[in-house]
Amino acid sequence: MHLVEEVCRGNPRAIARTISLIEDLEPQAEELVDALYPHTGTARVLGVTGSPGAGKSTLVDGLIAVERRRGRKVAVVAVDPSSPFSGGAILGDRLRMQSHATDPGVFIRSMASRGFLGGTAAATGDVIKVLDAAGYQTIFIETIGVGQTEIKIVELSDIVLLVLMPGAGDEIQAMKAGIMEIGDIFVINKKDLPGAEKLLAEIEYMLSFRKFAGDPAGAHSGSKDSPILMTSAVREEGVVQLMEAIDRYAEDLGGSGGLAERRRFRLRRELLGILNRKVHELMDVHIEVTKQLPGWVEQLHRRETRPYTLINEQIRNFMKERNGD
Ligand SMILES: Nc1nc2c(ncn2[C@@H]2O[C@H](COP(=O)(O)OP(=O)(O)O)[C@@H](O)[C@H]2O)c(=O)[nH]1
Ligand SMILES: [Mg+2]
Repeated sequence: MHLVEEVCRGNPRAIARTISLIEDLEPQAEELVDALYPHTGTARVLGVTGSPGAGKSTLVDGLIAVERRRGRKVAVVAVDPSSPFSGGAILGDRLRMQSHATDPGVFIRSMASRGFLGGTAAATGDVIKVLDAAGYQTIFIETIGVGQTEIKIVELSDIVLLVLMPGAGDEIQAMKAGIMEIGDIFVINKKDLPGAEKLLAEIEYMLSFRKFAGDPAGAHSGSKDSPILMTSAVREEGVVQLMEAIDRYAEDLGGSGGLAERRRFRLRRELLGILNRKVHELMDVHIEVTKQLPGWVEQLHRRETRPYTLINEQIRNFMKERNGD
């Protein structure tokens, strides 16, 4: 099976196989991603984040239906950054999106966290490229917005939806923690529950203070006033309106050049990420950092050397060896 061709033809087995190669950090994955790269750039990547239980998966399920009715192919990448052991949550996502399981126009994939977020983000970025090249026009990335992870979703998405629910009690907390900064579109899900109007007022109030002044050409490029939508994903209420709001937001972002700016920002982060990883690998292979580290620590501990001297020496030797090659 010629993987690149088959992926570009949208063959689900080829797509799944390529994603596995990326996840397993197989050497041929790099070549595959590069071969697919010229075929990417058309998908709309929508990040969906928010606390566990806010209704992200249910909402994505509803949005998939809207997109399918418009004849668009849809992919979902569910990233669970919390722990490699929380297979239960992933299973839950699968079940929730079951209604689309047999639809060939829908591709759903869960990605387990490898325990280091940078790695997950890099792998997820490559998986998105595979799905983009395979012709999925809308790609949802679902992740829990905790800790550092919500920053990553900004780096991977064209537009970020922040899903909140009334009565969770953690909303104000989340806002304080800076999660408000990352949402392009705010969704108050579970509007059928009490407290939805109060939450709406709170978000409107918080947003009135929000500024992106310090970030003129970064992840928030072209950010404009964030729409706030109210949905009830289980009752399928407000979901069509949410998709329309996403369309409008995307159109504005595309028209103002903000989308291109965001994508350039992402490429920049991605390239620096690859470079960092490669330099690390190179160092680890040639200087055998992992193997030598305990010895270095001992030398330092006994005051036999000094930190900068030691590292500079290692780098000098490495460069000399390289030049001798
Ligand atoms: N009352 C109510 N419950 C909802 C709504 N949307 C989702 N739920 C329920 O909330 C729970 C968590 O939903 P899920 O989509 O798994 O949330 P996620 O963890 O954010 O992906 C499930 O039991 C859903 O049925 C809603 O609009 N109203
Ligand atoms: Mg979920």
